[in-house]
Amino acid sequence: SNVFNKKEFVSNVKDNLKNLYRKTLDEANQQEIFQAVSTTVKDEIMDRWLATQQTFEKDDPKTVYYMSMEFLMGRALGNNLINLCAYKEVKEALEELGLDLSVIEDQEPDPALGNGGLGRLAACFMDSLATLGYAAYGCGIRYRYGMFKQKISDGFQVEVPDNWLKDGYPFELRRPEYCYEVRFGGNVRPEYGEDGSMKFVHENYQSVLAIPYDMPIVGYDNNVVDTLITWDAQAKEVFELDSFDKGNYEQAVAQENLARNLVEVLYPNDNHVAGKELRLKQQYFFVSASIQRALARFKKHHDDIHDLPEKVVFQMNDTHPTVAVAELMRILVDEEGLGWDDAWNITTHCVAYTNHTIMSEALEKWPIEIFQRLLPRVYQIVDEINRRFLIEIENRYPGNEYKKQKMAILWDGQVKMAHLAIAAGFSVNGVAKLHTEILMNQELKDFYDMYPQKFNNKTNGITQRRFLAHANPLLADWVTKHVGKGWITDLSQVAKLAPYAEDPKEQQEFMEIKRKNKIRLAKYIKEHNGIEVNPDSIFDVQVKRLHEYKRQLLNILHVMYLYNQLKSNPNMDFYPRTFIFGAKAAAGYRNAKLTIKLINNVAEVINHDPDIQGKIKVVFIEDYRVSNAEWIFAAADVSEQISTASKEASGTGNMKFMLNGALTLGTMDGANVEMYDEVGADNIFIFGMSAEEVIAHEQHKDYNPMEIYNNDPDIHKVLNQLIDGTFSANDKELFRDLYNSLLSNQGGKIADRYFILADFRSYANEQQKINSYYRNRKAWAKSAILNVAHVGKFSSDRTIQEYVDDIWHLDKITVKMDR
Ligand code: 26V
Repeated sequence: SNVFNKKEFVSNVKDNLKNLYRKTLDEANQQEIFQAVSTTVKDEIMDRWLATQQTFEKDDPKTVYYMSMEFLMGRALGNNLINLCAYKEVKEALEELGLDLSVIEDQEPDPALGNGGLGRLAACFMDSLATLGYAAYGCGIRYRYGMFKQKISDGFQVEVPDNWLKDGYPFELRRPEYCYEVRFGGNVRPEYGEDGSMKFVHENYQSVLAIPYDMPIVGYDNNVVDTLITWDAQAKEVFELDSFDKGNYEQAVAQENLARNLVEVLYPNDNHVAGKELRLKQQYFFVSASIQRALARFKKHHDDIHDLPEKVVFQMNDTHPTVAVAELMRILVDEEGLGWDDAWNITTHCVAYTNHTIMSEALEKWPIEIFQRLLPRVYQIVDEINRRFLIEIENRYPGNEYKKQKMAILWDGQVKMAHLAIAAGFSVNGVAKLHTEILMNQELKDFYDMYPQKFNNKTNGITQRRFLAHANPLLADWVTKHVGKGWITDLSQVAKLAPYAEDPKEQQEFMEIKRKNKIRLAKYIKEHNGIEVNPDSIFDVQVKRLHEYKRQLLNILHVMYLYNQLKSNPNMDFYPRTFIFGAKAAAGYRNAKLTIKLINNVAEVINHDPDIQGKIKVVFIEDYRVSNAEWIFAAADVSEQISTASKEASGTGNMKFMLNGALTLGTMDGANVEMYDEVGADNIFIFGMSAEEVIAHEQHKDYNPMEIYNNDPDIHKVLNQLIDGTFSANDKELFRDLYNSLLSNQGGKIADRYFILADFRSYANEQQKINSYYRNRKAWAKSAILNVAHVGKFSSDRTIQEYVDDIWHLDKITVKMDR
């Protein structure tokens, strides 16, 4: 379908340049051209967006509200062009003007309103919802500053603010006409009517206005455009200049401050709760506004609020939006005037919860004191939910106080958000088969015993539109050549590639494409790191947030081990390898930041050691983010997915590598387990303890890393090099904390709690196998092609269809456009 007439497109870009900047093409810089091109693309989207809204009006389909503190969208221009099926035409039209589309795309800031996997999953889900033709709103926060930008200075991470709105963002629409009030603090007072009725009045509160900005989510080639709503905060009243009332004045200043602080910045923590009051404010702010907008939309078509579950479902992305349960209850009881049971019945048929981690540090709990002070009426409702929930437990397990303690929503001075989500949600899902099993059998066993019917698995997925069609055009064309274009909306069709895996000519073509992508990445590395890497070496990649459980430390310790081997035996069997890392560490996470420094120091030593003859290169890519991720996946030979088994709920980077024909080196953790099932043992490298073994050691507390250290001389040497100055000549003590974390118990943390030493040997063995396997070009190419051929299951289209079938029950829509 031809979206843009080239001539018209060019003339619209020129018009937009004139209208936006009063400039001609010759006068405009690349950023201005990006804005003008994007405006042209947005105009094209607008017709579809309007048509989609009209279809919503006409058909009144059931709608999902995907509630998430994070949407890690990545750049929109290229993605929108792909989904409009206009990428190639626009590229050509710009070429005729002497412009390079990829340079223009590079002008767009990455909208990074998320930390890592959880936020990126939300973005992939929005893409799939629109592509499959479902009515969906993403609901989030318009942070002024997104995920920080990472600079590496002297090998250390430095965080730089991400002012992504600085030049204006072309793909958003401010909608002040849909603003809502959100209230904080104050007190609740019962008020009695003449008839003896009673209602609660919330008074002395501060409030802010929530202003929505809509971002279009363009479906692939189907005219559907869904919406991501990000909420901005604004003070409610402007200063009244003639008001000399001191109380009013202070109140007004306080409200201005509240509004400014609320949406200022994304918390750059991944998997660790800081328990900051401002974060609870952010949560309630976007949840309250989103529910208000959802109810207003519902009421346009319905006057009986009891029908809400037929038309509206709220999916809570982790516990962060769980306050939605109580907010919906509050609105139904206080504002709609429903009785408790009625309201509870509606609420519990409208909310569903996804769990994304079993890491106990990431389980959200709020001190009751904070919660009650900030949200007095909402707290009363949580208290009543808890009271009734305890009665339910008592009825089910009479006299069992222990159950109540373990399952209560309010306990120990804390509000336990996961318990609230499970008590109210009609669905509780994990994000990969293994993860869901661990939830049911361990972490949430008590809840599973009580509500088995709520629990279900939805294995994560990724969108092939961004992570193949856009990220890797060469491979995308190769796939299309063999299986047709159907894979773009039905990834299972890549299965038809399997026969080509055996064909020497296809193997060669595939490897040639991989090589071109490696050259593209090598150029990026040269430009950004000043490091020369060999595109004929094995590109071995670990990119993801830095966390101890993800074990970047295992990876770099193994690099140190290989370095020692090569030094003492220069003629050993060794295929040149480039170890590529990319990772942001939470700003306050000391061991994570130290690991970044270690990687950079190891790189510095090895990359400059002439004895190594360039056989090992180590590269730390600065500021890993969605945009450079696309290039990195396309260029990878080996995908490192080496988390301690049981700790990585799913992983989604693993799937992006597989889609681009990298071979996985991984543990039996998260979705790796299902990737193994799909691709088969011959085409994946698995090592390390199983989740069961890890959990058993944790329960029996019988793991002793010191034993390994004392008995394995290679490991002994590598660990000693952390503290003998080999990689920190000026400060031998620099890496002492990493050394200690592996060998000694400290302050409640047990030694090597992520079993790095336990898995080291089996990791090194698999790495050795990779070394030999890569020499067999044909075998490698065959396995790589088979990885692509068996990736079908891991499309987020499949995931979303399962959510629709089992949880949301949405109606499919068709948007017709006369053009
Ligand atoms: C938790 C918290 C706790 C409160 C402080 C801030 C904060 C920020 C993010 C999170 C989320 C932690 C859970 C998470 O990111 N899980 C990841 O979800 C991915 C998508 O399901 C999954 O692929 C990863 O394995 C999982 O770690």
